[in-house]
Amino acid sequence: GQVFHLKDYAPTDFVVDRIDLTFELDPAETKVISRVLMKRRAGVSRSAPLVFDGDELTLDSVQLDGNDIDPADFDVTPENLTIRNLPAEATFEITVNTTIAPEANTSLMGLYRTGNIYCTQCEAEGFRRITYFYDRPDVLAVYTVTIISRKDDARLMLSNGNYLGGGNYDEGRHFAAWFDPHPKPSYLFALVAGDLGVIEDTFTTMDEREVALRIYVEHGKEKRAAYAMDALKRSMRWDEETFGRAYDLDIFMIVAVSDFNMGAMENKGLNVFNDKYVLADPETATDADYANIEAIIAHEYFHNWTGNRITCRDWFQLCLKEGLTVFRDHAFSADQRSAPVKRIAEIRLLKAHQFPEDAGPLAHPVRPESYREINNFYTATVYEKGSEVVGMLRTIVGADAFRQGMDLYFERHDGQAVTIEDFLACFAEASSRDLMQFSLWYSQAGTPSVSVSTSWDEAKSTFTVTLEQSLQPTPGQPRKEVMHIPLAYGLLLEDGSEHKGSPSGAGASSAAAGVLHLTRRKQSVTFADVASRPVLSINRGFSAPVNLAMEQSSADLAHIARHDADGVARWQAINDHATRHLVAAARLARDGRPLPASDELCAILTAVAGDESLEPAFRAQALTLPAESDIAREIGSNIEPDSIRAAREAVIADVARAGRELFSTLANQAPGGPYSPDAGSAGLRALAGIALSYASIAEASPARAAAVFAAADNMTVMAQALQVLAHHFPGTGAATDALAAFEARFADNPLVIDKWFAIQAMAPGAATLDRVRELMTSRHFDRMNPNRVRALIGSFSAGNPTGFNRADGAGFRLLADEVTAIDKRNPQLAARLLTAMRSWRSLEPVRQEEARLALVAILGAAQLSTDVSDIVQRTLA
Ligand code: BAL
Ligand code: ZN
Repeated sequence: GQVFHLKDYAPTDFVVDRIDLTFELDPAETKVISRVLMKRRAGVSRSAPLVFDGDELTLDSVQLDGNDIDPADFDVTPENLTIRNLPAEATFEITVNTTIAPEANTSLMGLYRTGNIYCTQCEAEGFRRITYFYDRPDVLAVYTVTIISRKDDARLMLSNGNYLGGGNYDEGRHFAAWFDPHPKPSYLFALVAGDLGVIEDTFTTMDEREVALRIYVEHGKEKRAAYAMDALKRSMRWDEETFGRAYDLDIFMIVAVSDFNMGAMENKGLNVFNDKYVLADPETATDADYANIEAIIAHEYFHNWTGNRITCRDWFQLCLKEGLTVFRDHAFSADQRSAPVKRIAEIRLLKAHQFPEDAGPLAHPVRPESYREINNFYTATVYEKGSEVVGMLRTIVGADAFRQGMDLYFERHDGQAVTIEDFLACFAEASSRDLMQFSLWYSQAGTPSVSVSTSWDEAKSTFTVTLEQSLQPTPGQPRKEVMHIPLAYGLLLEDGSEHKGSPSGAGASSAAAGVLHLTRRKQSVTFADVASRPVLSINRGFSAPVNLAMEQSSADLAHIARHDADGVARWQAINDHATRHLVAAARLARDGRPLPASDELCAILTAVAGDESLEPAFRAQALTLPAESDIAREIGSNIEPDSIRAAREAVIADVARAGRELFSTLANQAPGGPYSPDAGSAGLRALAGIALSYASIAEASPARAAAVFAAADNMTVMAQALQVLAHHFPGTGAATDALAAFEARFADNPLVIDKWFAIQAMAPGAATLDRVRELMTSRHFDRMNPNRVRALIGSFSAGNPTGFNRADGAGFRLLADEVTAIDKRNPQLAARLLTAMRSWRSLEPVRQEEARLALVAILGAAQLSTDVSDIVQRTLA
């Protein structure tokens, strides 16, 4: 397949002004008429042809200013429409007529059917499956859309922008017209048609305009959209208050659909959502679901400014909108909830998903420099690391200059398709700083390592910190340059207070106090007047996404865990302590040697668990030990998952025993009154949930979890109890009964059945594979639905280290078979599933060979999509 390179960017030869689209909807034969008003770009040769993109399209006819074009003047293939001899200077209109079959479109890209609804997904390159056009983000046009359908086929017809009008069209058919005054790229086009229920509200903007808000869902599910509506209004207000950004159309619509490859899509004025991120009520959604809905509603809404009003010049700049918008949704959630607890969750996610990506064969820069298939770059690196890079930028320039830089960005680039350079220039200007070295974060892949050493000179009362950075080669980048790494820090004194006073030495100066700027390969700073040996708390709040190597005693970590003013740093110290202990235990387990005593860890964890002065959500985070995959990542190579699991289980049992009584008390502490999804109540449930798990393990009995399951009046508590039963007491009557009861109760709610799939798929151990195969034949499973596939096969392959990485290779073969089968219908989904294999080279040799064989089998399958062949080739390279 073709490889696209950032360095090859060139603007189009023709400039588009307007596009008028007419759809005559029909499941099998939808007619699309596209009229494009355009002209040759100044300076472009008169012999240059117009080349439009297509994908699996059939052309019916093409006209220039209303007249059929001479067949000698155009060529057409499913992928391109090329027209020659177009006017040199005058504006002209090209009309393209195509016929498409939404019901046959299983890729969920372009115009497709989900249930009885017509729906589109155009990002990144889906618009070319609807009509021939310049399907690229730097071509911005004003869209007018007319939709015609049989009244009995589509009662509602929606598109971007403001509603122009509609009415009867001809016998049995009606029409609706929409106009979007904001020029936009084709990837933001959307059309939805069908029969849907709706909830309505209004929002008054800071400039006193009233905006109609509508959320469309399947009939009967309207009540479950209330929380999404509430989150939408809070997002709109927050963006006004925090960034001064108001909404800009008369109406904002969200549509929830059940077949969707992504989480959601920010189409202008008409966001389309995976229903998983809209629908919630206490009986069916967990606290985590509510938090995700809040975050994703906000994310898509925030795209209206960061993505839609200002978009990307090309797809290499994807992080321009995604990293920045994730940064914005993180800040929103932090404001709505507990900031430290939110940050802890982000750090966990980053390390679990982005660090392994950066350390493996699929590593790529936040702004990639080449791709074969752009769909494969909607990654944790572009999104999550992209957000971390914006966070570092804020740390470096300071909060005020950051806000000024954002204001400048909005002002200067509104209505444009721009680059990371344009973005950074705004902050360089606002802060009068040179951001050249900082910009390496966008171009260099891989997670930097920073080694830290300290020395305290008692005689001189000085404390010296020496930092050294390194960055391993990644695919296509054998040599790396030295980066600018901002490290937030504090010096904790014996009594727990913090040393005041800035250090001297390279990197000591900063916009914000309390940040060391590592800009050379190695540098030292020295603090004066340090009369007693301090404890260094560094990379506080995970100010830079790096791996730290530091000799720190357990006592020092415990000191930070107890005294750091920064809650995130306290958690980091606890987590580092736990990680170190678990890694040591796993190494011993691997060698068949006795495990070390867990007394120190138990003391720290039980102290935190019982500390009423701490937020319950924080205590729950502290008690949640690093996952098996976290331990594997720390070990790095020659991974044998069974011994990691055995060691982790042993440590958990130690903690459970040490805190038995406390956990038993905490497990019973639920928030009073009816269920509320607020962060405080959710924190209490999180603490009770982890306590239930420890208490049950200490008691070696499923009775407590079975009772909690039976009495649960909300999905959070129910799912927690079900997981304890299925993971810690598999095969017991209590576990089997609970799984059966859950299935029976929620049989008609696929989103809840997804939880049932996921809990079972993640039950540790070799036996789970057979259960997964069995579940694949259950009536609830649907290989065509991305949510079902991700819940069952995705959870198994990405969330069950011992089950998936079975030594006999059966887990890998199951994934290979599924990827190959799904690829024929939905390449994007198949390619995403396959990324679960990305760390195969870190396995021990026997498993590694099995994994390699499974990958080679995929490579040998007939007619692989570009999506899957790109992933499999890079994974094997
Ligand atoms: N733009 C794709 C979905 C999202 O990141 O919002
Ligand atoms: Zn996004």
